[in-house]
Amino acid sequence: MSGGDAPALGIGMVGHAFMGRAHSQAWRSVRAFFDVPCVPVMAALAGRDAERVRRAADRLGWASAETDWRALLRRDDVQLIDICAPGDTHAEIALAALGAGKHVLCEKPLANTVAEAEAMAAAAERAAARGVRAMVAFNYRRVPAVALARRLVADGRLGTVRHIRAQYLQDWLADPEAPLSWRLDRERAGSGALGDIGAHLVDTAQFITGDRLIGVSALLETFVTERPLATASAGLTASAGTERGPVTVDDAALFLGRTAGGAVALFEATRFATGRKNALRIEVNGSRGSLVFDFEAMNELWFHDHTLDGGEAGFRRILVTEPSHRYAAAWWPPGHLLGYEHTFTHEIADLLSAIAAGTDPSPSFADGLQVQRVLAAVEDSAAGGGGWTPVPFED
Ligand code: SOE
Repeated sequence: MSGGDAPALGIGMVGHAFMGRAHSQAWRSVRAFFDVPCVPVMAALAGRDAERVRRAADRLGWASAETDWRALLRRDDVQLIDICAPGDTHAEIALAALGAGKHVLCEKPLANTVAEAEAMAAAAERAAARGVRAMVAFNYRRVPAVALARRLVADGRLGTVRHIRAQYLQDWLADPEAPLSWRLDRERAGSGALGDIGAHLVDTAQFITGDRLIGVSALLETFVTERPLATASAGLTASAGTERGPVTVDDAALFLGRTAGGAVALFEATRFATGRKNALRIEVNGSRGSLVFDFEAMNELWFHDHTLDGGEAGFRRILVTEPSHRYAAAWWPPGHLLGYEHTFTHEIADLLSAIAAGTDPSPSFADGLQVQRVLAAVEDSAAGGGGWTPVPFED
């Protein structure tokens, strides 16, 4: 036991680049701000290069370092594995960790293929019967304004949802000389803008509306087909070498779809939208009202109440920092804004609560699999010239 009556929960994390740093921040801060039912102990960080992982562990607050993730599974002081490594590692690590009785938090997209995601969801279901939990890290669900958007839809304030308009716009690949990092390699990342940011878009839109895509018609585009190979990379930036290599993923993914609830949807994910840095934008129009969210102004939600008199109606800005707003009370007084990193702290607070309550965390691996099926349908449709492609669904 540690921290009064709260039991300790040892964490082992794999990977220490962009996502590893974001998750480390969350593990370090979660207990200082949230009443979590256990004390996360940052036991060990795994990475391939001994010197780099040792330095990262020291800087990010991990008690020890390992050069093979399998070592984490053998450690009695590790009860949860946090996977922050590229997509081609997710299935192997998650399956081994669940098999070893460790809880798992896995970065998005859940896997590189539907077959991998199916195996992971099945393993998570088996593990749940033994009290072992698994969650996929769609962190934008944990933005207070996104939580409010979901509540407004669930409370009927939008009425019947007719339109979902969703864009995830970045520009870090607009320069054709930007290096070829692992995110541009199909073997490692599974897909490009589609899986990297389109996956977030699909999850966030479905989360807000409580609905799901049943079919899509899509196109994928790769604007720059060859780039200088990356040498050292840190997050989204990398230095370029002199050798060049092929880009094997999409630069942009566009698709339209229908939902089970009868809405029509338009999605766009690109890393070529010059001037847009991390603009995850969702607009939902319903019979009684509309809402608009943009992550670049993540503390705000715009809401139009269409039941008001036309002379007074119109979009109004809600600053989502009141104590009544999800997650907000744990932080600062109203108007003292939150940022990207807080979403990861919220994610981990929710995960720890679910583990202690003995319930499945949300989004579960089954939710991750459903998003994976949407991504696969988009790829199938685009490969066939944009034809209508149903998204399989199992209840
Ligand atoms: C790169 O496009 C990236 O870092 C994604 O991998 C993250 O999931 C997203 O949150 C921000 O952009």
